[in-house]
Amino acid sequence: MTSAQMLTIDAQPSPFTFEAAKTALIVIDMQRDFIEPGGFGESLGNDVSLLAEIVPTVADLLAFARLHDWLVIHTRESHAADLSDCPPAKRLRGAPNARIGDTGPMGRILIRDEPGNAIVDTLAPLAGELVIDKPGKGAFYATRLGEELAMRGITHLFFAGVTTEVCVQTSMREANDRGYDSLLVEDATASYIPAFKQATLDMVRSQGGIVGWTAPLSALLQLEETH
Ligand code: TIU
Repeated sequence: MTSAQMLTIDAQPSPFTFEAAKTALIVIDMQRDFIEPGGFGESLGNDVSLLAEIVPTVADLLAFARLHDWLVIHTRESHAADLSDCPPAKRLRGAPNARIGDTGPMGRILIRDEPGNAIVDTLAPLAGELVIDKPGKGAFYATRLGEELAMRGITHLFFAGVTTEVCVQTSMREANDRGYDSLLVEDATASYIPAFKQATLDMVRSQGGIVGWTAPLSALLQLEETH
């Protein structure tokens, strides 16, 4: 496999063709705040154990992307310590056990550079990989992601991470409107609400791929055998 070669994998609703040199993997918010007890996800009343299950698959996907020299991008949902980038509507929504900025067992919830805001150790970014801190659910909103992709000539995106119907889906829809062809790796994404994960996969690839494509990691790994 060379980086300029056009590659095609089995995907839904149709095969997905991309060129490694113009492809990025975007791993959304694989942070302790969502995956471990005591963070933002649990404060909202969620069972966080469902998210930890995908860590080995995301690790395998990252290994594949690194091996094939894709651009690798990690995002973190996070806010400034003074909450200047956290709209009151976000902080005050619902009745969580603890709000954004409150102190929990992993430090201040969803605050940049606090222990709980870090990406889980197994999936830690390597030197040279982009890490995008985002105050919203979407990875493009109020970040430099669009410019980083444009300056590298990226046209195709693989998405993984959590949660499927919140930050992953929002980011994929933002990418779609910006003209990227995007594929969601089915077993490298998870939701606290499994039915919402399934619904998101169905929505993304419905109507001929109205948002993009989906495929399991195995569809990518088969490339190793066929090239
Ligand atoms: N609550 C929930 O499902 N997700 C989030 O708040 N953020 C992300 O999806 N990263």
